Amino acid sequence: MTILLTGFEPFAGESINPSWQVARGFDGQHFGGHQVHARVLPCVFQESLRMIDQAITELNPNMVIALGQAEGRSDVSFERFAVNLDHARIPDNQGGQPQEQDIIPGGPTAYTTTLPIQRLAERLKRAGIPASLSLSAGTFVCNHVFYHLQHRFQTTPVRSGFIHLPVLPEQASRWKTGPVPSMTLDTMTQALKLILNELSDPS
Ligand code: PCA
Repeated sequence: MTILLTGFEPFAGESINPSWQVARGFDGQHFGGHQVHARVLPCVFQESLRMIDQAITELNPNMVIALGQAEGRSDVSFERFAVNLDHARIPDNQGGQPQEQDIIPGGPTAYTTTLPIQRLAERLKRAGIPASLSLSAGTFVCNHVFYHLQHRFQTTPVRSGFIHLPVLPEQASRWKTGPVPSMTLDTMTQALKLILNELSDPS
């Protein structure tokens, strides 16, 4: 059994992205009968899909967990819905800034996560890690990848979903627009460990 765990490269002038800092530490690790493969995705609308599709073709995963940075969030947020809309507030890392565009013309307005997000959030909270369920993954590259995953796997047994993470303290300490909540790499790594354990042991 294989879990594909993705993180993103830095964007918006940052030099790190917590999602990849966390994900890369799990590459090659085993949870129950599952092996984790970590991959980094470019923060670019088209290219991110090409890279994740390439990883899916290569690894044929049973589960895909995509991570991303959400500056301003204060907890580990489990995304419930992916929406069929690209509407970028800032350019992606290749200057792409789609406005009011369907991701898949004629596709459903939204897909729902297939990860047991309620159970996962409760598990983190029991361990003292702030977590919540989120109703919007935004309309930038994270939501784009999330929608693509849910569309691709809709008629398969593959479970997939998206989790947003706060910025790291070293990012927050020099944040341009004022105070922003942060979470340490240790806490986020502990959160992912709990998530992967929970998903590998559905009992
Ligand atoms: N966060 C952005 C894209 C890459 C990332 O880590 C987002 O929330 O869309």
